[in-house]
This record gives sequence, C-alpha cells and structure tokens, in this order.
Amino acid sequence: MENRELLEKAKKIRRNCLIQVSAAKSSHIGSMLSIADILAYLFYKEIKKEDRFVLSKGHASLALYAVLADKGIISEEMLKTYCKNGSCLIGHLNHKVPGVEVSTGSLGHGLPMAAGMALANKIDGKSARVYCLIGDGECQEGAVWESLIFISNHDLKGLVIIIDANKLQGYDFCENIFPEKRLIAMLKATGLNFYEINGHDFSDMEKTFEKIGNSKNEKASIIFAHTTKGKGVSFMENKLEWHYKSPDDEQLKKALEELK
Ligand SMILES: Cc1ncc(C[n+]2csc(CCOP(=O)(O)OP(=O)(O)O)c2C)c(N)n1
Ligand SMILES: [Mg+2]
Repeated sequence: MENRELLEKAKKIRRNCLIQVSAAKSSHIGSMLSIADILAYLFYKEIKKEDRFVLSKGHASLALYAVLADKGIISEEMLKTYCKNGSCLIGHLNHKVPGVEVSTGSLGHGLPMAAGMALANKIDGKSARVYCLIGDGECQEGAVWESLIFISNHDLKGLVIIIDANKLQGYDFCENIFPEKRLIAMLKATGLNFYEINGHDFSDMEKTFEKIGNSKNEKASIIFAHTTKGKGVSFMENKLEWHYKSPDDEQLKKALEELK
C-alpha cells in the first residue's frame, strides 16, 4: 500500500476513534490518536497472516477495534457498540472480540504474553513474527523489564517491540517521572536491536522494518517510535487532559473537520 493510502487508513482510524469515544463519553482518545499511523502501517503493510500482534497499551483498544472494522473482521455496526452496556467492545482490549489475540489494559501485561508467543514460535521452529505495541509510561512497569530480561536471554529474534513514545502518561509528562534519555539508555542496555523512528512517518517505518527483515542478527528488536499524543487534532496534541476527557459535540465536529 502506498503512503498516501496508509495516511487515509490512519485518518479513518482517527475519525472512528473520535466518533465512538465521543458517543460513549469515554477516555483515552489521545492514546489512540498517537498510534493510528503505527497501526495503519502494521496492519496494511507489515503484519502477515501467520504473525501475531499484542496491543499492550490496552486502554487504546478502540484504535485496534477500528482497524478490525475496516478490515471487515468485525462489523461497522459492532464498532458502534463500543463501551455500551452488553457490548464485548469494552474500553480495555478484550480477547473475545474477533481478531484480538489477548486481553490487555492492566499496563505491563502485554509484553510478557508476546514474549511467550515468540518463545513458542522459536520452539516450534516457526519464523512468524510477534509484534507488541507498548506505551512509554507503561515502560515504568516492572513486568516490562522482567520480560526484556527473558527476551534477551532467550534470543527471541521474531519479536518486534514498538514503544509509542508520545511523551505523556496518565497524570504527567513522562519526562517528569522518568527521563526519556535514561529510558533509552536502559533499553539499549538490554542488548536487543534498537531503532529510533518518527512514529508518524511511514517512510521511516518502512526503512526500519526492512532493516529488521534483513537482519541476520539473532535478536529481538525494539523500535522506539517518537509520537505526539493526540496526533492529528490540533487542540488535542500534546495535552495531558485528553488522556481522560471525551470530546463534546462541538469539539467532535472541529476534530473531524481537521481529519477530512
Ligand atoms: C497497572 C495499571 N496501572 C494504572 C493504569 C491506569 N492507566 C491507564 S493508561 C495510563 C497511562 C499510560 O501511559 P502510557 O503508557 O504512556 O500510554 P499513553 O496513554 O500515553 O498511550 C494509566 C496510568 C492501568 N491501566 N494499569
Ligand atoms: Mg505515553
């Protein structure tokens, strides 16, 4: 798929997230908007049938549900039930939704599961990949570091960890909790392949995934993707409040105007 088409896919993910979050009066729109480009690239260009994907930052579930609806794995009608009573499309990612591998939402739990999947592939002699998308604030969870030790120790080559470095977490800028430079130094110290990219630039993603594909290195990879929380909606970009707030009708209209 061309970059121009990927951009349209990402815009559609963003629009669907805005519409459903607004209808449900629910949270985490900023967290969804920051990963729309990464999801578009992964699901329309990178991930093959035999590969697996774990969204560890499960509070951004709707962004994945929007991809699944666009691909026809769930219906557009089902997407509209997001966060409504009785729906399986709950606010934190639910494995009961077709196309979803594992339930997540308790931060730090996705990477250990992805590591287990990658180990299973290794034992079975499968060359399939496991992709795991985690948050930058989520990197403060202990289970992430236990997983990285395990991944490093078992040489889980087929695992690609993508960190959505959107610089914000639940209550503050990440920098005020744990400086990004030190996080990067710790990630590099795992000895895994390490790449830094612009998480909104498809060409950058393409170059990096090609490098990983061509790599003869028997190691897992970490892609540290610099992103903007709330990306694509000017008044939501880089604003802490849009972790929790839901757009009202006027704000939704304005946001959708920007994503035409
Ligand atoms: C174990 C755990 N603690 C707290 C929360 C509440 N919570 C949900 S999202 C979030 C912030 C996550 O920040 P980050 O990983 O940077 O993701 P972003 O929202 O920026 O995409 C918090 C604290 C949670 N879901 N799980
Ligand atoms: Mg973050």
